[in-house]
This record gives sequence, C-alpha cells and structure tokens, in this order.
Amino acid sequence: MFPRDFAWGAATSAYQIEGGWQTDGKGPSIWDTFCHEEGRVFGNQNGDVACNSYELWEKDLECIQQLGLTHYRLSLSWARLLPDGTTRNVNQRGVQYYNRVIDDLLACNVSPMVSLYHFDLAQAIQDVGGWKSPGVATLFDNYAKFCFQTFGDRVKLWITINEPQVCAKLGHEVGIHAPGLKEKGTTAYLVGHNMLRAHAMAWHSYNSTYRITQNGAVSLALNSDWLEPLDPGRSEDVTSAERDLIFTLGWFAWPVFVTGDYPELMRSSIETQSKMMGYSGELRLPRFSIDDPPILGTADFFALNYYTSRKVKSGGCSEQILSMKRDLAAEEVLDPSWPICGVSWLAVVPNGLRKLLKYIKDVFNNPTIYITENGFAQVGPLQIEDVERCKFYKSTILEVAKAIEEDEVNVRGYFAWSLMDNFEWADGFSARFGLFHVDFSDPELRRTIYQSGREYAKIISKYKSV
Ligand code: GBH
Repeated sequence: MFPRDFAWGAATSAYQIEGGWQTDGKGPSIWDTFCHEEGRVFGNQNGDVACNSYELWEKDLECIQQLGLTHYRLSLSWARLLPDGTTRNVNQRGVQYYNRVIDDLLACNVSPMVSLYHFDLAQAIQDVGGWKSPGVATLFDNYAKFCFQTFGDRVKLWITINEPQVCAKLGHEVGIHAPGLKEKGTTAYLVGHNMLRAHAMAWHSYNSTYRITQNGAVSLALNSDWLEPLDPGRSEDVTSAERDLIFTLGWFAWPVFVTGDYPELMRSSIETQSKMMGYSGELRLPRFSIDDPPILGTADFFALNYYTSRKVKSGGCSEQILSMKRDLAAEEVLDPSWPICGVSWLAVVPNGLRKLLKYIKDVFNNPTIYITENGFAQVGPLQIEDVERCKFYKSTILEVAKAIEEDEVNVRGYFAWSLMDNFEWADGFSARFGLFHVDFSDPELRRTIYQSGREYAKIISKYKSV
C-alpha cells in the first residue's frame, strides 16, 4: 500500500521540547519573552524546561527507536545557534548539541528532517522589528546558509519555515502566539510576505550553493484545515469555502507552486475591503519586488500539516475595522457529527486529509507530498490506554493509503505530531499530543509509551521496507 521508501516519522519542535532556555549560551527567543509575561499562556506555564530534551536527548532517541521510525522531524533553535540572531556570534555548544542529535539519528538509521524555524524567532531580531521588518529575510538567509553549511552534509530534508500562516495570524493579528501583536488587517500580510521572501532567499541559497554537493530537498511547511461548503447547494457557501482555502493555504502555496504571486482572489478580496473601509495606507497585501529572488518554484516538495476540517458559510464581520476576518468574509463551523478530541479546535476528521491531499494534487501541480504533522490531543485525566487516539491514527493512515492508491496522490511520508507530550504553545502543558507520555511533575521527566505509540510502531513495522 505504501511506497517502498515511505517516510514513517514523528515530529517535535525546539521550543516545545528542549528547555535549557538559557543553558550553554543560548540567546532568548520571542517565546521565552512571551511566556514570561503574565497571562499569555495557560497557567502562566513556559518552555524553560519543557521535556528538557537539551539534556535528555538520549531518552528521546530511545523513544524514536522504540517506535521504529525511519524519519524524525525536529527544529533548530535559531537563538541557540546564533544567540543574537546573526552569524557574527556562533554558539559552538549549540552546534555541538545538534551535531550530536543528527549523528545519533543517523547512527540509528533514522533520517532527520530539520526545520530552521518553528515559531521561535531570536528575540534580538524581534528587537529590530522581527518579521515585520524587510531586513529579516537577509538575516534568515544568513542563518539558513549557516545551517546548510554546518549540518547539510548529513541533513537531506529541510523545512525553512513552519506554518507561516499561523505565525503571521496568531502572532501578529490575533496575538495568542508570540510576539503577541494584535495589529489587525495589515501586519499579518506583511509578516507573511517577509516569511515568503525569507523562505525564497534560503531556497535559492541552497539551490545555487549547497544542492550540488549536498543533494537534499528544501520546502516550507504549510498548515491547512480541509474546508468545505456547509451547504454544497448554496453557491455562497461554495465560494466561501474556496476563498477560505485560498486565504489559508493559497496565501503561501500559490506564490511558491503556481504563479509566483498571491492568488488574485485573495488580492481582490483585500482590495475591496480596503476601498469599502476608506483605507488609504500602503497596499495591505504587498507585491513581490523584482529586487527579490523569484518565489515560484522554491519548494522541492509539498510539506503539509493537517489536523482538522471545517464547514464554511459566507459571513461578514460585525466589527467596523479592517481585519483578516473581514477580508475573508467567511465563517467556519463544526459539523456536529465530528468528535472533538481534547482541544476545542481539533475535530477528528481523518477523511478531510484525503480530500485535502487530492486538492493539493489537483491545484498545485501534483507535487511530492510529505505530511509533516498530524495528530490528536488529550486533555484532562491521563489515559495511557488512549483508545481514541489509536483509532484516530489507524483511520488517518488508512485515508493516506487511499489517497495514494485510489487518488494517486504522490505522498512520500507521514509524521505524527508528536513524538512526546510537550509545551503546546498557548495551551501550555494542558494538551498532550505525544505518542509518549511525559510526566512533567517528575524531575526526570520520564517518558512512557502510550498505547497509540505501540499501535503506530505496529503500523510502521508492518509497512516499513527493510
Ligand atoms: C501545529 O499547528 C504546530 O506546528 C505545532 O507546533 C503544534 O504543537 C501543533 O500544531 C498542535 O497544535 O486556538 O482556536 O485559535 C497546527 C495549526 C493553528 C492549529 C492554530 C490550532 C489554533 C486555533 N494550528 N490553531 S485557536
């Protein structure tokens, strides 16, 4: 059912697992700052220690081996490697840490997939404007080149930026992620634009300098729910669902995979609102400049993070200010038949993944796809026998198999989110996504496999080609 070299993985990210926020010369990131502010995160929790993977990496490696993964997706902490965000100061102890992780993985026959950026901007870069400032793209490119140079002899799968949509929207428009800005209707588009510019610069650096010797692949990880009309018989609902997909996934995927520019529908929707609201400032959705490297074609594969689905109907915005919500003019609702797992946003809809994969195949020119994140949260009383999550993984992986077999989608890998329970951003430690439970009250932070971890290991051993 699965191609011979299919990647069976699990994923984590630096801030969510490492801890050691000040250890061995690491600089602060925007998540350190954000969590240390009162009232930002559930229970005022933070990732100062998290799973302490900075010190307990061997324990993580044991988990990885116990699952029998072929791939492990991790992210590098920019501020651990470059404490002030620039290559003027390299923190060798950070380099040593990631060298060890990468070498240990390879020694165990596990291929690393490495993200350069998973929400944790070096605070020093935030201090000079962060993702709002156009200069961030060059700083990111320098950081990326440093990482390709340092680790690219061994790392063959790279993600530049994880979920630019989430960082732009939740970090700069809604404000529930670092840096916590609530600048509605403008900043998120600017931030997304600079993230795309940064990504494209890094891809071009890889392509022109490192590809010839390192021969790896570089992409960016895009998140999207599957979005379908609430009433397929109502044309407003149909166009609203299409528009929502374009605003969420098309925002980043169109420039990279289709035209080199934002979707026309996105631009026109935004422009219409600007006119209606009498806005006279700079273009809210920026234009790509000819001084920047071209954006079209800057991904060697499609990396998709899928968690859930929504039904969509047309809907305005009652607030009389410009906002992304107003630009989108659509409302997302849950289907009452979908079970909710733990966190309120995560309706369990495995079949939505298959539909989204087919959509990506059709709209983005049949790319090679890695599902770089997919998972199920547990909240409340701990259940090591997590029967519902077992079912979730089984049915989701079945949907992936159908996408490959029946829809002929070119899926090359699947990464479960997450290897172990970790710091779940604004939800702190209250939502547990792991295949391993982590006991955060135990000073040793003991990892214990969930039943779903055993189930996933079984699936892997059944399909993995040896
Ligand atoms: C991923 O984002 C992240 O890459 C990963 O770090 C994270 O741990 C994982 O999801 C699990 O959450 O709070 O109602 O405003 C997935 C995309 C976008 C899904 C934000 C949850 C929050 C909705 N996420 N969304 S809400």
